Amino acid sequence: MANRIVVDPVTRIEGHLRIEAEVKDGKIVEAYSSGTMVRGLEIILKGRDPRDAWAITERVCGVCTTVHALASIRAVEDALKIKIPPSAELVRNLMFCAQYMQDHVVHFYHLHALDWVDVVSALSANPAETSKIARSISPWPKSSPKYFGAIQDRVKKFVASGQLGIFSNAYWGHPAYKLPPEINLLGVAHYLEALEWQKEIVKIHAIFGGKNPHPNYVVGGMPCSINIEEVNSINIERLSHVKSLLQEAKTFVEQVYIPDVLAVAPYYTDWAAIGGGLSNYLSFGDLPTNGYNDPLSFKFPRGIILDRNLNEVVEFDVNKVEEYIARSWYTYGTGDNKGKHPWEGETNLNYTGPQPPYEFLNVEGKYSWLKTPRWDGKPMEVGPLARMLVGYVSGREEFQEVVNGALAKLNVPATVLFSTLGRTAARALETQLVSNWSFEFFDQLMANIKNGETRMFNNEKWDPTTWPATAKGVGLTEAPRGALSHYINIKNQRIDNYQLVVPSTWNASPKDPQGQRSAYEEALVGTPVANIEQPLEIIRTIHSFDPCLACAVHLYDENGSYVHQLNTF
Ligand code: NFE
Ligand code: MG
Repeated sequence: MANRIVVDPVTRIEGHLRIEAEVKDGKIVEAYSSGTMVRGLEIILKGRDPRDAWAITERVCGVCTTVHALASIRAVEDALKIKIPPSAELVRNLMFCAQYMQDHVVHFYHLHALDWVDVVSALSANPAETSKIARSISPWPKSSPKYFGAIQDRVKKFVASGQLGIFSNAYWGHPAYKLPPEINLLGVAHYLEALEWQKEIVKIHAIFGGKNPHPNYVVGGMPCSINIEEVNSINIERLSHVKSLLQEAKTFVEQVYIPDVLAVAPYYTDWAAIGGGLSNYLSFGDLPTNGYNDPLSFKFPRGIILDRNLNEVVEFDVNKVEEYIARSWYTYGTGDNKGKHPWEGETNLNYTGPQPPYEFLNVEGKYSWLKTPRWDGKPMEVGPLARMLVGYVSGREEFQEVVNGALAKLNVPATVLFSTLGRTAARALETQLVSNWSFEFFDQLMANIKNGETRMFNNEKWDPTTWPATAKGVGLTEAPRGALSHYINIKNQRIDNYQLVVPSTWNASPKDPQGQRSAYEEALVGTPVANIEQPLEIIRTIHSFDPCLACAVHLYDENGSYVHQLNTF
């Protein structure tokens, strides 16, 4: 007989996620992923000025703080055929890069690392040994025995006080933790350092967009003015601040993040064969170098990999996207078993239970607030792994270089990418690429300024009386967690319909009417669970996707207040 495990809430993520898993003979045989929160953003947007949508959608989430603004303004620009000035594109790209570097580093250290790093074990480390290891993998200066000794003392004080704070309620001592105490101490030290660093990099958002989280954007360009000599503009002092933040980020990524991922990975090679899940990968691509309408110019290429075929990238067609609600707490006017293209999308809430308090969801019926997106009827994994695979198979040298380099260092074949470990490695590797590209965008922006190309805003269509009576558009981007799209229908200068299809909706959604699993559920099937009271393994695979349920349901918890809580930290 199978045991049903419930993990609710899954913590160290954004938003409210519940996982129910059937475990038989120590392995997961079926899984159910449920978003237990609903907020109704798509409903809130109806009837509003399309030029305001970015400010509302951006507040879907405080983790991916910029990406919904970008998808939104692009959707409106697509509908109204607005071209933005080249320097505005570069500023958008720089904000994109800053978002990725912060989000990925925070995910690795603060949301994912403690699945692999045992904080309590770090107390028994020899700081001199940790220092030796640290110096052998990186020139990062904070690596002396004294430094690691001081970190260890700090953690000891935490533990002695009986108040572990952010480190409380974990599965410390679980047999699935494999790192020696010295590497655990390294991980804890860098957890604390990353916390300091991440608040610096987002100053780039404050410089160009006024603040973080939720910097300002504008339909038609960017709401900042460049004048290198003007005190209230983006002047030479602010631009050199951006440059130095990019340099510090590059050092942190190259000397801390990547070496740590490579130092931890060899202890967990079994996770290179666990958690692969789906075999289809989708990337919308992003970081235009010749305008948003020329996807071939994107640094992250657009495309689809089907059936893990590493010889072909299939072309993405936006008309083949559909969202299903057969297993979601919604209803469609046209019947619950047929998919709908987001341009015809509907958001009609329809909670069918169970009523709290309850033990299990009604997994045979509707069980999530997430809709289920499909491309050409197929489930897709989105995110860093999808982007790296599409870049790799597209034959882009930069992608091949970093991927092949890491594979050679770990002495493993490319197939290890299709796994929990592969997903976590792909995120680190793309951070390296993004850091490299950020300097190209910065230099190009400086060259534009030299040539007098400082325009930031195209006001041609600002006046709504110039708009057609009806228009529709799509805004595509790659959020840190994957392919993100916003669909807008404009009628008489107002939003007639607005649909968000976000990365965690692709990955965390419930089954479709054919019973096909989405990425989380598929990745969990086959995962071993050593101790059903402490399902660390579930958390590892789910965290490898970097869940954000706030984004995914964009909809308020009335019904999910009852929590069957496992001791997850
Ligand atoms: Ni709230 Fe998000 C990202 C978006 S959801 S984090 O990245 O879009 O997956
Ligand atoms: Mg939606």
